[in-house]
Amino acid sequence: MSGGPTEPAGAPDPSHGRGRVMSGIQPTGEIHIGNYFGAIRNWVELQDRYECFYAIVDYHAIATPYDPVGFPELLEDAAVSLLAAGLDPERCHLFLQSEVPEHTELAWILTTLAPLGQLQRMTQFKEKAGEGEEVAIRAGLLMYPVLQAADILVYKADRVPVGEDQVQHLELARTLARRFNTTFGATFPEPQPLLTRARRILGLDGQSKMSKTKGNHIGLLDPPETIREKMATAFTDPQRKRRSDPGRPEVCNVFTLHHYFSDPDTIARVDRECRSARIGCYEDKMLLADIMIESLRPMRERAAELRRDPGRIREILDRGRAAARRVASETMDEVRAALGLWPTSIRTSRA
Ligand code: AQP
Repeated sequence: MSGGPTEPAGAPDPSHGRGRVMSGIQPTGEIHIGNYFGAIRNWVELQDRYECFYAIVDYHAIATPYDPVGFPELLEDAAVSLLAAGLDPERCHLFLQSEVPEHTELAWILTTLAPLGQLQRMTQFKEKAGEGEEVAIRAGLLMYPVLQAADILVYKADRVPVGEDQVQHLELARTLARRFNTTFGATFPEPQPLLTRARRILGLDGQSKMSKTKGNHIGLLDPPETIREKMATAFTDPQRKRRSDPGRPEVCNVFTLHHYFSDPDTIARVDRECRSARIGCYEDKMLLADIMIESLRPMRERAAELRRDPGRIREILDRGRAAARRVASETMDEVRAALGLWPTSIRTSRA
């Protein structure tokens, strides 16, 4: 598998030694290859270069309708997928967002500074709110990027590895950091996005972003048969109607996906054989399915091992929460003091 991180200009803030990274993923369904190549692969590679805080952002996930009964399982699945993908609890802090109350505490404070117009212009808000009746649109969907800013700023993170769809939200995090610093004194660094070369992976429909909830994805932990079945439905070059028609790899999403999984010789061969109609679309999709199955095999094996020991996952999340709270509560003490609120220590000694 290929496609490494891209650093923006500028060195990490030296005040944290190694600099801090923060990012999150919603437990809204199976983590997929778009999440992996767009963000998680970067999370894994950054573990040795930064102090990394990675959250399963469960409070974000409840901003749209969801099933509370099945939710605990989704939380565990997300943790299993992230660990199987290469997060190492010895080198990063993995935790559940809802277990670190400082995120929501800071979110309210940032809400008091948030420009409503900028929130209403967010592409993801407009997409998810869609054409729905105004009364049916939840305020949580609008405030989502403010909570996301709090997720990042509460750790004073310098770098945020995300896919392209989150860049606009990060712009807001920078706006809020600036507003806070100007109003109450220098407190937060302005976090920069870290993008991979796979900024926006398209779904199997070949049109929209690969997404957990659109049913157009390949799950990182999908069993081999599921990968073959899903790949069989993938859209290719719409002009190629018959096998004997020459194909155009440059407009084919399956060919794009080859670049994340296949070696350069295979990519060059598929390119040649597609253009000369020597390989058919179905044949090519099954070739890619087999390559994907092999390359995702180590993750499936690690996940199966983790699932045999659910206590271990709880233990990893507990350790992550403790480390996250240590940093987040320090930031909140600073924030409270800057706002003229009583610091936690005074409240505690008088309680
Ligand atoms: N298709 C994608 N290509 C590249 N990067 C992607 N990301 C998501 N989809 C793609 C990146 O993955 C990280 C985690 O995403 P998220 O769970 O926080 O939210 P999302 O972007 O809304 O992901 P989904 O899969 O599309 O979920 P649903 O269906 O629930 O909305 C982010 O860094 C994101 O950029």
